[in-house]
Amino acid sequence: QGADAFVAVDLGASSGRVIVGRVLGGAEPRVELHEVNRFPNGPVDVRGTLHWDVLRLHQGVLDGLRAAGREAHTRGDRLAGVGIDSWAVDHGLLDADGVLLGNPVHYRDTRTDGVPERVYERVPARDHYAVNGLQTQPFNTEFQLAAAARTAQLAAARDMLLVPDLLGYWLTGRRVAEVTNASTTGLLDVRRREWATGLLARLAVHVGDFAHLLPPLVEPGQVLGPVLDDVAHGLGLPAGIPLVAVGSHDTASAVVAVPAQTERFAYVSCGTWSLVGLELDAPVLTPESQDANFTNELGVDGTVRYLRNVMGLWLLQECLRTWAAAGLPADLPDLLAAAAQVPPLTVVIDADSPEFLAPGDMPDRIAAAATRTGQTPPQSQAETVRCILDSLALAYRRAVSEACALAGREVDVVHVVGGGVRNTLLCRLTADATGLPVVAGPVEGAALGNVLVQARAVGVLHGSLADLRAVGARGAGLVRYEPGQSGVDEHHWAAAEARLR
Ligand code: LFR
Repeated sequence: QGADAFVAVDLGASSGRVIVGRVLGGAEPRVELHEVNRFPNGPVDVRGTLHWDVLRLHQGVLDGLRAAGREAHTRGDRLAGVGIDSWAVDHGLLDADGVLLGNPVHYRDTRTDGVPERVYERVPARDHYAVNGLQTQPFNTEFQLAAAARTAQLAAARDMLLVPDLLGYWLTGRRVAEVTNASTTGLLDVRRREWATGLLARLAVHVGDFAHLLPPLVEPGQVLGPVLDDVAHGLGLPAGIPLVAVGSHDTASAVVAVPAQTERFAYVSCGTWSLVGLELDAPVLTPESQDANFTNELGVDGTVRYLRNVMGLWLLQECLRTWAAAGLPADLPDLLAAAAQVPPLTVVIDADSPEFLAPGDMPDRIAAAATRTGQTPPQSQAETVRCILDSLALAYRRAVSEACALAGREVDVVHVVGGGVRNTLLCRLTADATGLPVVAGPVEGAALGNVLVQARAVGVLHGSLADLRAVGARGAGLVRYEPGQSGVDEHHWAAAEARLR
């Protein structure tokens, strides 16, 4: 018997996925996910500037939609919506004809080096944070636009669309800015969930005029309109299938899928980045929060994602890439098994540090960071992997405790969602480091959150965020890790933390 099914497009920095979510089970609904297309993604260096190959991503989306249409037909499912989420901040610029002006630049490109400092000389950091509540990262959209301020491309631009909105525009012809992702631009008023007109006016005088580039905002859950007839027809999709605004920032969709049972939870959305924090009703805009570089990004249903960016599995991915290029063993399961045998906390690095942002030479940069902090650098690949995992767990510990202190909250559990769920050693270390139980799952957090919001938007699911989470949890295959199982006790973690200061 056919089910209502939704297509979630979830684009990560290292791969794009098109995933179908089928809503099953009548009175006790659950969601069954399966992948219909996966394609590689990554930076493309053009004369020293890192870009995204966004047309290739568009093709991956089209191929995925076609596969989803075929499958729904075979199963007798009703395909009832499409939603798109991706990493944040990056964008395409459109000219007056709505044509893309060049490939989006990758957020790890160095064009924004030194730009935040320059912008803050004109419009102070404090004045920014009081309005946008956003962490300072060189790649914030605002700083990318500032870096491009005098280019011919920006002069010709009429619209700026964030990556999921750009891909949505190619499907529907509608130009909008979905608000969870817009909250990572630096140009949004986080309390009002509207473009920050006052801040934009000051930037226009001192940095560059960006306000005219910003399309109307939409909230997740809004039905944006039908996929264009010729597109839907060409892909074998039902006529009139809607594009639904989801938490188009992947982290916002991932947080929807956190299978929390109470409000007393922290999360680690663990993929290329690890986003570590809390869900709040209102932003924390204090100077203390700003100094700790916590960010207030917007979530679904009026929520705020109060979190810190920890460098994440990027550290591991980049080591693997370097090793593979050098002809060294680069099989992740083997390396993780070897890392599990290395004594814990021998050497740690600061996994929040921007020094690891750019690609290239990661094992050497980790060794250099260890030396600089007076430690013996890792001596083998296994020790390097162990150093990364211990350092990530340590950064999670610090982020959870600081988030709680700054927001005046307490938590009983840490939820890990995303690809990191598969890394059992990391999950175990996270439970130990935080002193809290870790509930790991779902793996495809962003895709699940994307599907849940779509299903509610078209009336297949109902209720609050908590109700959606209960639906998501049913099919998720969660694994629980208790703290204190690995023999590394609290004072070892505290000592390792002190070593980095
Ligand atoms: C995770 C993520 C983070 C954002 C970073 C860059 O995929 O979206 O939330 O800070 O990528 O866009």
